[in-house]
Amino acid sequence: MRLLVTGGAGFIGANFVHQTVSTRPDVEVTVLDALTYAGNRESLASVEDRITFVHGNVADEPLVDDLVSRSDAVVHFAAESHNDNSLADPEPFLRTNVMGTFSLLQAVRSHGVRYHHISTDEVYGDLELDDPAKFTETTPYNPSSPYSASKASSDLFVCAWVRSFGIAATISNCSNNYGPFQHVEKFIPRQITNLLDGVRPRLYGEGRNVRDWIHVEDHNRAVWDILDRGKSGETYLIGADGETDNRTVIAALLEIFGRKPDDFDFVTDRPGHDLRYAIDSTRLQQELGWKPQYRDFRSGLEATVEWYRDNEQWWRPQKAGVETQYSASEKVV
Ligand code: NAD
Ligand code: TDX
Repeated sequence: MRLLVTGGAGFIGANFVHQTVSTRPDVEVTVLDALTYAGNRESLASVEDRITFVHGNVADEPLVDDLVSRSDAVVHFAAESHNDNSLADPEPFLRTNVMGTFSLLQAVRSHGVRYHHISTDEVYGDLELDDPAKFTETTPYNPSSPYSASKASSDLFVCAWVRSFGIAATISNCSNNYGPFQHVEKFIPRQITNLLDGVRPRLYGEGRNVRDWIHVEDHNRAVWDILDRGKSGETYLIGADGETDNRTVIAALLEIFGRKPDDFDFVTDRPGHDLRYAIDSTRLQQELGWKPQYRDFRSGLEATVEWYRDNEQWWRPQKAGVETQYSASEKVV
C-alpha cells in the first residue's frame, strides 16, 4: 500500500509515521509537509531512510494531484492547529485547513483514492461542566474559534464530496492528544518545559476547563482501525474517557516535579475559551473493536515528562520564541 501522509512532520503525524513504519512494513509512506513553525524534520530523523519526504504545501493543487495520483490512500493530518494562533491571525487557518482540504478532495476525487480526514472534537463547540452528555457522531457542529470553524468547514467539505461525488472517505474527530513530539506552544508541553526551566506553569482563567486527554498512540491506532475497517462515508469519534480539568493537570505535573501545589500562575483567559470537551467513542469501540491502551493518564504524563527531559535538543530551539509570543498577550492575574 502506498500511503500519503500530510502533516507527517507535526506532532500527531510524526507519531503516526513512526507507528506505521514499525508495525506495517508493507506500507510505503510518503510525507507531504510544508515545515511551518509547527513542522520539524527532526521528528522523522530516525525513520528518514524508510519514508519519502516531500517538502510542500497541501494547498498546492498540481503537487497534491501528482502525489495523490501515485498513492492508494491519503491520511490528512496537515493543519494549522493552535487555537491561540487562530485568534491572533485566522487567515492561515483558512488557507491550510479549508483550501488544503479542498485541494486533497479534488485530487482523491479525480484519481479514485481512499481518503481519511483527521479532525477534532472542537467542531462540536463545548459542553457545560455538569452536563452528563458527551459528543457523539450526531452532535450538531457549533465551533467557537477560528481554528475550530476552519476544521468544521473542512469536515463539511468532506461530507459534501462523499455525497455529491462519491469519494471513498472517512472522518475522525479526536479529543486532546498528549505524548512525544508535541509543540511547546500546547498546554502540556508548555508546562513541562516551563517546569524543566524552573518557571511557574501558567493556567488560563480559573483553570476549570476540561479536556478529554488521549495518548497520541491510541489516537493513531484508531486511525489505522478506521483505514483498515472503517465504513466509507462514516464519522468516528476517538476518545479515551480522559476528562480532566486543567488545574488537575497542573497539580499532577507539579507533583511529578516535586514542586508545591500552588507553584503556578493564573493568567488572562483565552477569548471564547471552550469549557469542556467529552467524547463518546462507543461506535469506534463496538464497530471497529478499538480500545485505548494508555488508561492511566498519570503514568502517560510521567512518560511524557521523561521524553521532554531526554529530548531538550528537540524543543529548546522553539521555547524562547513561543514564550515571547505568549507574553505579548498574557498577563498574570
Ligand atoms: P501540528 O501543528 O503539531 O502539526 C501540523 C503539521 O502540518 C506540521 O508538520 C506543519 O508543518 C504541517 N502543515 C501546516 N500547514 C501545512 C500546509 N499548508 N501544507 C503542508 N503541511 C502543513 O498539529 P497536530 O497537533 O499534530 O494536529 C494534526 C491534526 O490533528 C490536525 O488536523 C488537527 O486539527 C488534528 N487534531 C489535533 C489534536 C491535538 O490534540 N493536537 C486533536 C484532535 C485533532
Ligand atoms: O499555557 C496554557 N495554559 C492553559 O491553561 C495553554 C497553552 C493552554 N491552556 C489551556 C487552554 C485549554 O483549556 O489548556 C487547555 C489545552 O490547551 P491547548 O493545548 O491549546 O489545546 P486546545 O485549545 O484544547 O486544542 C487542542 O485540542 C484539540 C489542540 O491544540 C487542537 O489542535 C485540537 O483540535
